[in-house]
Amino acid sequence: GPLEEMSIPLFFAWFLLSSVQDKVGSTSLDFLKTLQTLEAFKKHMSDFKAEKEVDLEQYFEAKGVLHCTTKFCNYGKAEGAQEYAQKQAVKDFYGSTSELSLSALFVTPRTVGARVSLTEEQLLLWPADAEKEAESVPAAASLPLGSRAHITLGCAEGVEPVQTGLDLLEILALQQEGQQGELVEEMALGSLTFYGKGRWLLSLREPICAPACFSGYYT
Ligand code: 2AM
Repeated sequence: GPLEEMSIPLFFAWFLLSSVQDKVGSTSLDFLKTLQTLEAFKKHMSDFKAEKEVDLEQYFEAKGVLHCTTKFCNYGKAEGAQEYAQKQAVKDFYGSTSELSLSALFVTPRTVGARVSLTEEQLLLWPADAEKEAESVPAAASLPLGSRAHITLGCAEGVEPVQTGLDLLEILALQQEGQQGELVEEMALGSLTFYGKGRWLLSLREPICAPACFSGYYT
């Protein structure tokens, strides 16, 4: 009945604890600030549909509390939502805290995000079809489970956050096809690679460890 349907959230996710929200947010801002000063970035600025300078801090809007979505449920209306909410692992881990490993930061003309490298245990909460559901990135279906895991750090005007995971899959699909990208620079945080069409990936030298609570988001 309607009451049961109501108990399924808008989405399930790991929510970063407040102590690391600020840390991750400021690392992201530092990255954007540095990126836009690089000559290599300026050379490809037109990918961002900007005539002259683009201020990436203004270009991307933050999207509220930082989290790594496991399953978008739309209150039970999304495909597979009911099944997901019923999973034993979802019940077992609901409300528990674990450490997310942020292994890379990426920027595209649409989104900025952090790649999350999931542990075996965290993969128990990952939907089997998350990568296959990315219809705009057909090659994603053959990427390892959990490849789409990410934290949306910001979106360009008019872009929905669902785009962040698709942008990440696009980059990972290129890597899988053997496109190494263009190694642009060794930055303090790690190595920066350009994949064309405004796609930049910073592989972090030291992954950021972010404690997060697995829960549902309702409002
Ligand atoms: P995100 O995980 O990239 O940030 C509410 O919209 C949340 O659910 C956002 O965090 C959003 O993207 C995610 N989301 C929205 N639609 C989705 C979809 N179809 N598949 C996966 N995640 C989705």
